[in-house]
Amino acid sequence: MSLLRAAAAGLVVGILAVVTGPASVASAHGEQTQEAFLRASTVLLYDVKFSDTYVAVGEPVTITGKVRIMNAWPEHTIPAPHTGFLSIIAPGPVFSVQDRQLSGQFTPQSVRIHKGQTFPFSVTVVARDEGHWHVHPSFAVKGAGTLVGRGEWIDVGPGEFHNTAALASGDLASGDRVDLTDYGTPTVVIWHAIALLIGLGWLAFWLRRPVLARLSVVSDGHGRSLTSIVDVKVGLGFVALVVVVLAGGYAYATSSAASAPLPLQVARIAPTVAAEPQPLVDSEVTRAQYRAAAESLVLTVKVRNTSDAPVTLSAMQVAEETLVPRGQHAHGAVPALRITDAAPGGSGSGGSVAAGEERTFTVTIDAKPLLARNLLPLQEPQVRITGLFFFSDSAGHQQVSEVDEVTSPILPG
Ligand SMILES: [Cu+2]
Repeated sequence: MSLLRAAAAGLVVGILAVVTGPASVASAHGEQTQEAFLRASTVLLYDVKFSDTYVAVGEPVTITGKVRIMNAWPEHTIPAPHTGFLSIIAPGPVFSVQDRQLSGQFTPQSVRIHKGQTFPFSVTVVARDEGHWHVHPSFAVKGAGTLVGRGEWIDVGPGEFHNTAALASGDLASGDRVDLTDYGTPTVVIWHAIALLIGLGWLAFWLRRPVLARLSVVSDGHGRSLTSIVDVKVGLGFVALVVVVLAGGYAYATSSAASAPLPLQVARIAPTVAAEPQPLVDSEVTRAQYRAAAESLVLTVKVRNTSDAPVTLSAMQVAEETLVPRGQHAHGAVPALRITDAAPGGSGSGGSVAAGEERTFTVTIDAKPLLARNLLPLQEPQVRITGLFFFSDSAGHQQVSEVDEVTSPILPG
């Protein structure tokens, strides 16, 4: 038995060493492990731009774009969106968020959102640590998780970091100025240590007895016979200790002037929704098909130009991936579309529709980049393709239309 105990103790020590040891820096963010439907049909961040990809420590980078809460949101699977939070994803606290805005409004906390809304966003971050970091804008939705937009590698060179946001907002009621980066750290450490000691004491009290032998008694239904009156008294003692520590901590916190508690502050606003621009086209996907042999998705799209200038279908976005026509090399986009006229013998109008005209296009999407990014779950009998079509005219007007189509069944073979 003592050998078993030694082995068990060794195992526990080993696990603790692994989980508490220093972790290596992440080089990716795991967004491709999120399910395709979640990434494609909940929140899309598009038109993502980074103001800089090379800065020094202490210098800012502003990430802008638009966040769209999709109409295709799968309410049958995940609860409807009500609360969202704009932020960034980076490998650890290597950037400090100094400003975050939705529709030009300062939104330091989570905000109220609804399906179908679009907000322009802007996040300004200041580099804290030197290195080569992959950074994404992100939008977290309560009940669904955190969705990311296109990422960018940012190189951070040497410099000096002054946490101006923390200093500016660190005026205490007592008149002191504090640096919020590490203000109150000793108190946090002490409370963690107290909780750890109580927890370890509780574990030591129970685990000094043979666990496996007692387990068999419990599974035989005689668990009660294992607890003595002393065990009950010790258990109640622990309860009393926890209550005393919590009540004492509360009394100390409220009575000591140095750590006058801040009231909880919640200001959950509903940001103004971006005004819908004048529509350029009416568009409708009339057919969707997956062609296994060619590894391509083929959409038939009917487009009626309702504006008075030629309009072009210029790009499509699925989850965080922007797809542009082949031959184009837009930064951060994948050249994976071929847009042709659907009519027999139709020429390559390149996805353009003249003013007032109606055309039907065949949009062939190369499935390989989507498959490589886990965006086409082909093991399912039908594939749902959800995303955004971007239409634009020569004057720079843009229209964003949602696509949410189920392909005709994919037959094995
Ligand atoms: Cu990344």
